[in-house]
Amino acid sequence: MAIGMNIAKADVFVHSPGRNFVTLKIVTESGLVGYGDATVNGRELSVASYLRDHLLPIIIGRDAQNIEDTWQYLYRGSYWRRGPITMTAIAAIDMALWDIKAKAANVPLYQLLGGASRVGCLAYGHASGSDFKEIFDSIRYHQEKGYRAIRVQAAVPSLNSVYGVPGIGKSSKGKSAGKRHDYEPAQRSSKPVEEEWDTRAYLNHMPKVFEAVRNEFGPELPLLHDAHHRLTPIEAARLGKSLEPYDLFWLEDLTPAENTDVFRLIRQHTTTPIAVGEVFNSIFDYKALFEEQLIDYVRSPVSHAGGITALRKIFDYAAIYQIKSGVHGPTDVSPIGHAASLHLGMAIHNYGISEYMQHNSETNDVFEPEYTFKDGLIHPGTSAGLGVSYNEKLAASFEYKPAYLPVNRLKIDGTVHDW
Ligand code: KDG
Ligand code: MG
Repeated sequence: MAIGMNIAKADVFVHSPGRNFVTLKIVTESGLVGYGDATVNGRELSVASYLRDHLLPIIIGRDAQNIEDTWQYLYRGSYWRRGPITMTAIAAIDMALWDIKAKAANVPLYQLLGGASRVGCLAYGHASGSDFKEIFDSIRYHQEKGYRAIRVQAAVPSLNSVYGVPGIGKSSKGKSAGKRHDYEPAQRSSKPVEEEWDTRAYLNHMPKVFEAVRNEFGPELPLLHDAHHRLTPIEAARLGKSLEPYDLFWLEDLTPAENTDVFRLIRQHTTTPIAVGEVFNSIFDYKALFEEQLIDYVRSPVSHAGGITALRKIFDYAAIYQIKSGVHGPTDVSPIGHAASLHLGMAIHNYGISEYMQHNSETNDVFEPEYTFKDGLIHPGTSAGLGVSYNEKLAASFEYKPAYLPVNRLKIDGTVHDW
C-alpha cells in the first residue's frame, strides 16, 4: 500500500471568476492535490452544501487510490441516489481522485484510462445571429478560430429573445458584435430573466436558416443544432424531418428530458442524428435509448454524470450500440470538468465530438488549463493528472453572486414553457 494516500483534507470553493463555479480540492496525507468540478448552473450552493455537509466528512481518512470503492460507497451506499446535485457532488470527488491517481503515477490521466485513441478531440463551437448575415459572420468567425464543426442557433423573426442567441434586436445598432461569441447565458441577478417562445414560428424558421447556411457554406461543414428541450414529440419529429435535406451532424435536446419514451416516435420519423443527455445524470437515463437504438450521441459531461468512473461505463455501454460521445462543454462546465471529459474522450474508442465554448480570461487565469485547441481538435495536455490547477487567492477575489438561466414563457399568453 502506498504511503500517505489517505484523504487528509477536502475543501469546497464557490467563486465567480468570469462566472460562478464550485470547485473541490482534495489533499492526501502525502500532499498530493486533486481537483473536481462541482458546478450546477444556477444551483451552485446546493452542491457545495451536499459536499461540505454530507460527503466530505465521510471521505476523510479513506484511501484516495480506491476510486471505484469510493464511488460505490457514495452512490450505492446512500439511500438517496441519482439527481443532478447528488451526481455532481459524487462526480467532483471522483474527478479529484482520478487527478490524484494520475499525479501519483506521474502521467496525464488519459494514460490511466487506456492511453490515446486519437491525436485530439474534435470540438464544435457556437455560431448564432439575428439574421442570415450575422449567422454567416459568426460561422466564419468560428472557422477562423479553427473550428471544424459548428452549432447554429438563430433568432426567430417574431420573437424578441431566443435562448442561445445574444444581442437580438441590437445588431442594427452594432451593439451585439462583440457579444455574439461564447457569451454567458446565466445572468447575475436575484431572479431569472424571462424570455419568450413560439414553437410554430421556430419550426417554420429553422429550415430556412439551415437552407441559407448550406447554400453559403456548402455540403461539407458539420452543422449542429440545439432545440433546448422545447418541443413535443410530434414537433420534434417534424423538425428532424424538415432538416434532413441539410444533413445535420446532430439535432440536440428535442423534448423535455424526463420522458425518454418519446424517442421511439421521433426515431420513426427522421434520420437526422439525435443527441441527448446534458441534463441526464445516470446510466439508467440512457438504458432504453441505447438498447432500442433511439439516439446517436451521449451529451453527458463528466461533471454531471457521476464522474469519470460513471461516464466511462455509460460510454462503454453506448459503444455496443455504435452510439458515440458528444460531451456537453458550455462555460458552466469549469476547466476542471472540461479537462476530465477530454481525458476520457482521448481514451475511449467511441468518441464523437465535444462542445467547446471557450472560457474567458478571468476563468482561465484562475484554472490555468493545459488543454490546447488547434485545427478543430482539443488536446488535454501531457502533464500529470488532469492538467488544471486552481489559484485560490485569485479565485477568492471574484465573489460569488447568484446567477440564473432564463425562464421561458409562451409569447401568446405567458405560459411557462419547457427547457
Ligand atoms: O447550464 C446549461 C447551459 O450550459 C446550456 O446553455 C447548455 O444547452 C446547452 C448547451 O448545449 O451548451
Ligand atoms: Mg444543449
